[in-house]
Amino acid sequence: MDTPRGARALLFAGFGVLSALVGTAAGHLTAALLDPAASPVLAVGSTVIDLTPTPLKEWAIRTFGDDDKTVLVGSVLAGVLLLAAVAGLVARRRTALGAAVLVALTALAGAAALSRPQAGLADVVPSVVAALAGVGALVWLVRAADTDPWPALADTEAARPSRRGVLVAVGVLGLAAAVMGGAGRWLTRLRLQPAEVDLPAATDRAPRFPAGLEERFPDITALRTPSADFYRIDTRLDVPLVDVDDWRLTIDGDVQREVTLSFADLLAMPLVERDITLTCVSNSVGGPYVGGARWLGVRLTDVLDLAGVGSDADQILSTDVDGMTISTPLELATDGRDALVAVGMNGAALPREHGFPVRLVIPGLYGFISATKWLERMTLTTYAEESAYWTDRDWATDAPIKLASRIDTPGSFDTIDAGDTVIGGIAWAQHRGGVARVEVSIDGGGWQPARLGPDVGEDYWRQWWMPWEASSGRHTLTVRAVNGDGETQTPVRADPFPEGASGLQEIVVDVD
Ligand SMILES: Nc1nc2c(c(=O)[nH]1)N[C@H]1C(S)=C(S)[C@@H](COP(=O)(O)O)O[C@H]1N2
Ligand SMILES: [Mo]
Repeated sequence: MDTPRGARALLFAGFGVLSALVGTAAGHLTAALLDPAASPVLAVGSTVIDLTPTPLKEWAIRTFGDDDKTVLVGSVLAGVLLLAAVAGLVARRRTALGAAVLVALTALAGAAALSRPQAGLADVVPSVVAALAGVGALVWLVRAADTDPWPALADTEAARPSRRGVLVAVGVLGLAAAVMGGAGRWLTRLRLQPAEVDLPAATDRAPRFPAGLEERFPDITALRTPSADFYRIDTRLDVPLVDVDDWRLTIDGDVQREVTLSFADLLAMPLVERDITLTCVSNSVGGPYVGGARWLGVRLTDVLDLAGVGSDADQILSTDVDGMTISTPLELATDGRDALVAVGMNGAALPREHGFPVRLVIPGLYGFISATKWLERMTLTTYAEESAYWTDRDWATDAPIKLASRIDTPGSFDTIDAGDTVIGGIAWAQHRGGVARVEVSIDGGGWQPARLGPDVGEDYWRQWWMPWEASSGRHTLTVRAVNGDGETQTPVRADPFPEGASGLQEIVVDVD
């Protein structure tokens, strides 16, 4: 009895997919040992991110939120596996040609790894390993399927799969892929452990941190965001692993003298501690990309003064350890606000995810023009001469954080019990006098003043709450804030692109 053609085609497509999984896992494990960024999947993923047009990227962040990276890696993997299935089909007639398709796939990943700005030749190693492992797996599977150990039972000349040989090969390779993939993940996670560094105490400390409203109303966002819960926006998929002993910060460009600082040099300077709320320009009205933390660092102006800024510069072009760039308006960064070259977050060294060992934190400016993580270089230059990552993608160059407010409780489309309840949330107006008032409108009625939580300074967000006697039926709740400069949050809607969202958050609640 012959194996039907369709079944055999399916089997070989499966061989291709399994071979690709083996190759990917082997490459990922190799990268975990050498340089996680060189992992074939991550390298292709990062390249896809860089090449994705801004509107599509915005759509992905809006649609998938914090899962956008998972969706991206999933899509890349799905695409790879689809092509791998084709490689398997091709290998059915010509093994070498099928293997060549796999090699071409890994070559793309190798090219992607090499095209990362800081890549070295060693970064192709994971892709080479992936190619060898993938081709090895494919050859084994094809051989197993083409060898017939029971010729006496075969009733046709057609190549008939050896069930046993194929099963053994599939089992061993499947297990190998799972073990290598798992080991790679585990190793990468292990390396993400925070580095052990001791930070000196600040010479200029922040005031005692007050108890937040969340102690009374647990559904209101905590006054300080724990580092592990802090939102993350990265253009790359993996977290850079920086060795603090090798790390240097260079200040160059339009300066009187180029300066290079070690981590110890930086810690020897006066350290200040500040409570600052970061916000992402991609945050939509009512969105989650905002967080408040206590930061420890050296004043940006103290660092710039070491180099002596020249008279032509109008931007600080900062570069991270991976070559990614952010441009910051020099005038705003040095206008007296608490701009920090930060080394600590919430009483510890920066977590690797949030820029270890050193990042910028500048109150009042969206993160994409101010908050460079894994900082390595600050170049004093002009907007006319140099452009940065997001500028090249048509985002604004000058983007102060817009006045905003958010309802945390009740949740949108929640059903709650009638009677006494609490409406509450958070509002922010960094470097615009802070939040002076928050007002709520119920069912489009007049603006009623909410009560404010503790004041942690103008660069920090402010919690708010309002008692509400909810009557049965469907209700609409709208919130707006007024900043310390007397400015009222605008109802005019704007998308995050190119300079931050505006408009009022309005939610619908059903009361039983
Ligand atoms: N090196 C580097 N720095 C970066 C980014 C990045 O992708 N790479 N993202 C920026 C953006 S858009 C924001 S909003 C903040 C987010 O900082 P967080 O991830 O620590 O919350 O970091 C900024 N700094
Ligand atoms: Mo951002």
